[in-house]
Amino acid sequence: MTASSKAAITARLADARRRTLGLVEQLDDEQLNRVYSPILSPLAWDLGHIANFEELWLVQTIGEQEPLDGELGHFYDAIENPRRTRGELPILRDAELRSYMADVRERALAVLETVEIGSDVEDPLLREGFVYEMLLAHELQHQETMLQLLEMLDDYEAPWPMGTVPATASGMLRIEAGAYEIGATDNGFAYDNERPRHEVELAAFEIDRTPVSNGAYAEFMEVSGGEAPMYWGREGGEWVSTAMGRRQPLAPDHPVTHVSWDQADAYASWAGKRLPTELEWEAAAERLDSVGQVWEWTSSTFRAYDGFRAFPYREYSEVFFGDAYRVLRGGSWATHPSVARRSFRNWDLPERRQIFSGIRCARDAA
Ligand code: AVJ
Ligand code: FE
Repeated sequence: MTASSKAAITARLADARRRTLGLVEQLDDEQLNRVYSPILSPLAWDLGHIANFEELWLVQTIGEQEPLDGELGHFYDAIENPRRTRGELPILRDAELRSYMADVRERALAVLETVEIGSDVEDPLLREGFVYEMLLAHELQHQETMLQLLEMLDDYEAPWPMGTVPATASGMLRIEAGAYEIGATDNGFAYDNERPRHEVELAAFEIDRTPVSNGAYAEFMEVSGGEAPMYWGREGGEWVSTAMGRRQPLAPDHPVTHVSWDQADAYASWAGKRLPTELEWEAAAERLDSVGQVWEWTSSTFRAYDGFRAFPYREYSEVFFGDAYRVLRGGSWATHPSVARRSFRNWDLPERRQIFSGIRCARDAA
């Protein structure tokens, strides 16, 4: 890779950081430090964690430098510190937090000047700039987590237009029985859980061309007593959303958002359908409409593909494999487009609704 792609990485890192800081620009330190929910970190933790992850990989690992502060790594370790405990940690706050973020960035860019990142480099962390792509993806992914929290604020003014758009297609798509390629190829950035690419045999199935709408979900609630999504409230005869402290009528033609896996599964059964498996989802994705509005729950638990190898660290994917988590596919309006490849796998506990999650139904083909 040439000097110009180092310039491109520098520019993309700067863009990602502008977007991160743009999300919290209007907030004061008290709001950054406040714990709004036991299942989400205070925003100051996300900010410090983004910078600490950058320090760990780009400065300590790649640059072989000592940590700026030996203790910090512990407080920002997501596995050591469950989200509900993060408000009490002695994390960086206020001006100290901002200067740490800037210091790390300065060091990371100085290291970037000294490394080789071409496609023929031996170190897999540097080959094709893997570690820089990982850093970018990580920061962009944390922006979505921050947005989950920002929806809980009383008076958050979105710094750019946010939210879903209505779907235009309708009906179901038929996917023929056959062999389908699943997962990421060996080239280009992808997380370890997307590899290795492998072939699967699928039976014929049908899948909805659009995610379930607010209107359809409201009907399910009225007819069969289904539970309301997070942020829904009743005002007169109408359902309103109360995210970001504002009451807004729920547009019937927008995708329903903030449903749990249990709600998604119950809706699909009520509709005489089922959730797709994640393999079906990926096989159909090339032809799906309205992907990228809401994360789409699948019936699959989060498991390793055969031949999986943890890289570059076990705590991204491997420690979450098992039956506890369900896979979501596609991406939401809050997901940066560069994060959500067709093979990208997201996961959460089946009862969780703070994520921008929705429903797309499937069924066995007749
Ligand atoms: C892929 C969204 C489940 O937030 O736990 C961020 C992403 N991993 N930092 C998470 C992640 C490490 C991850 N999810
Ligand atoms: Fe993280």
